[in-house]
Amino acid sequence: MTLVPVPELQTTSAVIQLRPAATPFGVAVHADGRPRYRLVASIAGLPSPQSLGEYTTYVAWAYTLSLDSAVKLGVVRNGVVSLGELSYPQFRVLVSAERSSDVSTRGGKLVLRGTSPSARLMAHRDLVQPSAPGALRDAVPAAPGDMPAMHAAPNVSRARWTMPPMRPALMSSSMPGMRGLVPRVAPLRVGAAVDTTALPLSRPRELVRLRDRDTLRLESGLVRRTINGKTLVMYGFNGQHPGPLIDVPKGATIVVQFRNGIDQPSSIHWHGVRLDNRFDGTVGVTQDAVAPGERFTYTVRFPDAGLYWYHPHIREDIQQDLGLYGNMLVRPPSGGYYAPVNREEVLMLDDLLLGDDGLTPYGAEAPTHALMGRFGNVMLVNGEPRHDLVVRLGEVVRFYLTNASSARVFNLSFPGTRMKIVASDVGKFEREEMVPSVVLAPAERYVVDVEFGRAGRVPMLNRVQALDHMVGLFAPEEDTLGTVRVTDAAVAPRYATQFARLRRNADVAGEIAPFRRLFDAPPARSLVLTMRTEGLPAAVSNMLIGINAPMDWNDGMAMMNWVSTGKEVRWVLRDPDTGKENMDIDWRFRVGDAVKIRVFNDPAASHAMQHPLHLHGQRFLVVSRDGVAATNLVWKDTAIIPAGETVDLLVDMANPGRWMIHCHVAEHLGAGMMGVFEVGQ
Ligand SMILES: [Cu+2]
Repeated sequence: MTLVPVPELQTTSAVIQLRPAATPFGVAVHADGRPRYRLVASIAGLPSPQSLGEYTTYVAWAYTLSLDSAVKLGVVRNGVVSLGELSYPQFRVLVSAERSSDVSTRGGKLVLRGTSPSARLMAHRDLVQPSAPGALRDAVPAAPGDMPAMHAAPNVSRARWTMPPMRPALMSSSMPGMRGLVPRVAPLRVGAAVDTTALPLSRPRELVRLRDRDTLRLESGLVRRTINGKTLVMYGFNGQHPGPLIDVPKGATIVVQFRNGIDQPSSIHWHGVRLDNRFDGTVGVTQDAVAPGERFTYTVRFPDAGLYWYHPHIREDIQQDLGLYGNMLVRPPSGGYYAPVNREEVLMLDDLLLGDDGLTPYGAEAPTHALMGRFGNVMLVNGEPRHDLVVRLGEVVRFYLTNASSARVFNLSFPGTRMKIVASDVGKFEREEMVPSVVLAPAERYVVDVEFGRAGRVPMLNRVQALDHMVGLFAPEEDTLGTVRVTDAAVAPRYATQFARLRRNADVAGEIAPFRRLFDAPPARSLVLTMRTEGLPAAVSNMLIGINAPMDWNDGMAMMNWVSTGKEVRWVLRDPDTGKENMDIDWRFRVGDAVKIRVFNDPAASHAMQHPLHLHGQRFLVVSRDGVAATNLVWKDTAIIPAGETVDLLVDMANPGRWMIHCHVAEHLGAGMMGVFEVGQ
């Protein structure tokens, strides 16, 4: 953020950098969702304070937008000064000349002032004017005949679009030009043409323990289930939602006989697993889609301990959203790999967009919600809207967490407990540390140990700062995903001592050591994340000219997002060195290369937001964010890139084949945000 000097100090220049605060996650937030910024001021040309009056020093202050809460940041001077952390989602900074550095309130002459980038959001209400170009033309409600239809596809309902549920504050349907707008694709309701009562009831996930060379039959199909009183047609693997939990030892190879029993072409991708390229399940790159009723046999080898997940790799916005996902828990060989715990819980977090008429239809030819991705309004844990658990006093529970949602970033916490971060996508962190919450972007996994040290009820909360694009302001939002009831009876054995000990994992540090010399090397490849739109309704595109926030934790523009489809929105991975974009990117590497990729998420894009970037078939380290080196490394396959941030990834190119790199927001992937790289022998 640039600070503006008062008129008599025009030769003064000042910038405050909002640098990432130290965190084992991709983005630093408190348990209540407030962001954590580390402020660093760089100032030049300030005159001596005495020249302005009876002053001895300069002091920087931070304020909320309404100026009702002030924080003294500290003394500043010419040069670079660290001002510590700040936790306001939007704020202003004032610098004043003061008589003493001890002052606790601002009293002296104001010399510099500035506004955080997140406070320069362009509120949609400021942009909607009845005179806005195109507004009147688009104000005409869409006639039923305007709707494209796919008569050939049996599962495409010819019914009209129904509005998705949205909070009244976000009901932009009353905005000029918005009324009557619907996505310009046909609505797709899965199971609309089948007898629902004939479908099997969805069953809870089952644990399947497999050993080396075992075979698993996995069949996708339509299932019936009831969520919040609504009977829905969804998908399941082996009739389960989530699909079977595959528990397998590290080093094992299993065979999975897949049969596609749903009404669309499908496949299975083994997310994060460094398997044989031909079994990666990537439609269009490693295999053709498996037609309805057809089969494909996957051979999956598990070279790394950790938590992985499987899902189709075609129309993820429909198939994954309807429940086609499951976990693989790959067990380390030795008993001491993790600290001992009393219990393990493997949880898949998800959300579902459920209205009065059931699920909001999907786009038949292309995804709806192409701007921000499809955020649900019902949170699911292992397919259920509530996850309840009973534990004994003092129990230490290891939670293996996967974010299976299309677009939502979770900020999960258990208030009143202690939580320790242990591992992420492809194994353990270098060292364990206590954390107030877990931040999981789509497709990311984290393993945390939680100690329940007090009897009573502990809610499982998702707490974020929700942005309302209409007014350009943030407000706290909280969802309860479940409850843990802690009984009065004490657990035995107690692992309090082992829990409190923060392990340093020499095995992980040792594996990372050979890569360290490359941490500061110049990047070998670069990517810019951006987007373009073409043919969006004017009422929508007119509002995509604002400055954006680094993170969208919610769908703060539900109507605009819904009507934007993959036909009008193109999300872009761009190689700035060659100018090539998305599937035209054809990077080539060799097995054994360690490749530094610098990813910049352009905040000036029409609707910049965070992207969880996923590389297939390899593992990587997030070595720095905005030039700040990571201090606790872990092997990853998916990393969040907030808008405006530059992130350096160091990829261990160890697995030959043609692999995908893409954004894991299902609707962004469906809007083109993918490329391919090849690793040669
Ligand atoms: Cu994305």
